Amino acid sequence: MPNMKRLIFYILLTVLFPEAVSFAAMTNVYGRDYRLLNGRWDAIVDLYDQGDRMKVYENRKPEGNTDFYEYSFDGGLRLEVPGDWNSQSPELKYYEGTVWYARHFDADPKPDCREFLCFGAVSYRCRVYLNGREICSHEGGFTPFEADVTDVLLKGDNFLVVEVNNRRTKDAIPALAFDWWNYGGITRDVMLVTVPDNYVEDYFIRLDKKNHDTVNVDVRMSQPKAGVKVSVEIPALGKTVSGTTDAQGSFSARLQSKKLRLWAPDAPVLYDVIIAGGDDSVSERIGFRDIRTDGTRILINGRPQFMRCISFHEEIPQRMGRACSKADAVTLLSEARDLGVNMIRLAHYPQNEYIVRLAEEMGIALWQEIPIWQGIDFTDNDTRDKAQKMLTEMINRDKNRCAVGFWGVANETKPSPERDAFLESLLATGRGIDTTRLYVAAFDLVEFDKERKIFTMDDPFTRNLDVVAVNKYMGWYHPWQLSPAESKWEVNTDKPLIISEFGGEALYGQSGSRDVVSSWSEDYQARLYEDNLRMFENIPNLAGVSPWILFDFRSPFRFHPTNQEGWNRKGLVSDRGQRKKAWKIMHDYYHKKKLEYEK
Ligand code: GCB
Repeated sequence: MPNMKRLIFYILLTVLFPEAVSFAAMTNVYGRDYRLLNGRWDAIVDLYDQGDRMKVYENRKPEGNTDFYEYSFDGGLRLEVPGDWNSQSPELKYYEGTVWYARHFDADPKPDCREFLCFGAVSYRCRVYLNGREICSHEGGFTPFEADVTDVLLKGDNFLVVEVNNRRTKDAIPALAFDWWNYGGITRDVMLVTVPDNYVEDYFIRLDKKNHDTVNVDVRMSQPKAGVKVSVEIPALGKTVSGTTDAQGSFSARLQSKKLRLWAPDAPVLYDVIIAGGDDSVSERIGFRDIRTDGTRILINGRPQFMRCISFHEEIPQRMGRACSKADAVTLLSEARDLGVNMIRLAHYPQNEYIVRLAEEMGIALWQEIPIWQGIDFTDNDTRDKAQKMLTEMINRDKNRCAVGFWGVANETKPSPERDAFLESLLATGRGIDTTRLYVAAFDLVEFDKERKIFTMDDPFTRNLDVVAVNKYMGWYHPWQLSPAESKWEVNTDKPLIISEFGGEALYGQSGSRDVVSSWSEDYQARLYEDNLRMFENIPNLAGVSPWILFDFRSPFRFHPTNQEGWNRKGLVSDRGQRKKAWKIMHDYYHKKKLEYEK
């Protein structure tokens, strides 16, 4: 039995290589034969976690005169999937706890095929039941997972239940407090996916690091079986490589073409690629690019780039809810493009595939990170294992997205032996899967050295990174000690440095003093931007900047009753989509930088 063989293989792998990263789940779910199970699901809010005891996943109905159940999925709350629950009912706006989701669906399993239930993301932890049986569980609100349901799926009616819980805990990632809304729910697409019995489970197709006319191809079939025919074709280049799998079910090859054109920000060349193995075939658009550092510069396809970056959360402010559709991706990315960016730092977690794929088509590079955001318990080995798993899931989902140039492993952490070991293990995990991206982390411990009149940072961990990034809120959290023109930087001068966050709050439409922080005015925010842009001229190794943030976003951190009301107001664009004065300053700066680098 192939599954038993694989199980033994996995067990052996764990015994022989305890540090080995688990294999990828099915790559490119959207390229498969799938059916969306989105729509309105029934829901039960379970504040005291009683559903498990009552076995609500069995969905039993009273039989006979003396029988009754104190729950029912019929006639109660209904919630849209994908979607967060917070924006769907006023009572759930602040809810942190358990909600049970349920729906029926018809299936007609095909012979000689495998059926998978695939979840884009569930926030934050969940357990999934099909026809009364637990089929999988998952922790981590921003990465995909799947369950093979071939043996549980019924012809005709099926009953699917997902227990979702978004309670914040010390051992979670992110942990107890974070500066964005703790949306709960089935926040991304749910799909029933049908694949042949032995299917193309995973592939990694990318540009060779040395030869830019060569594509490296690794394909792995789901069954560790030798002799299965595999091919990878790029029709536009008139090229195919083919061969057969080895005993692990893997196939590797190199595809060469003098006609190969590379993807770059502002020049998003993508190719249709067809990956066939045994009876299976998957296709998607893939691009090829090289990203590396050279001293303090970032080079894409050999050309120096200034990363004109912006961040946004996976949130549509107007709706006060999670972004979850292609239309939402268009909303977020068009505003980013209008600012003149060539990169987006997806804050602070892997965002949905609509955003990632559309950004790639639009020619916007991506920095994608896991939510290792302040307050993480670096002494907890379970938390470290979770972080490794999240990183693995993120990289595996998007390793074929050439737009992703940076994998971020942490945001604002403080040096300690435990932190260092934790982050080093993440870098090892990441580099074990993918060495075609730059590894980065954002730090906030840059200090002003009064004697030397210089900004410096002492964090030995930065040695391990390809690019160092700094969040520094001059003029907001940190008053200026010298004028911006006099504020010099000496931070990791041997590497490219990205200012990954800077900015300050302003309420759209509010005018006030350009000198007073607490005016919360567009005028003060605009001045802060002017000052910071002036200071950036004094950073010799500056390779990019990223204002914090594109849109005002919801955050329980922000209590001010008139200026904030539960919103972080650092957006260049308000929650209603109006551009603040600082937007224009940033826009013009990016335009200037673009021309400078195009020369
Ligand atoms: C930061 C964090 C970001 C916050 C921001 C702020 O340094 O990385 O998540 O939202 O500051 O507004 O304070």
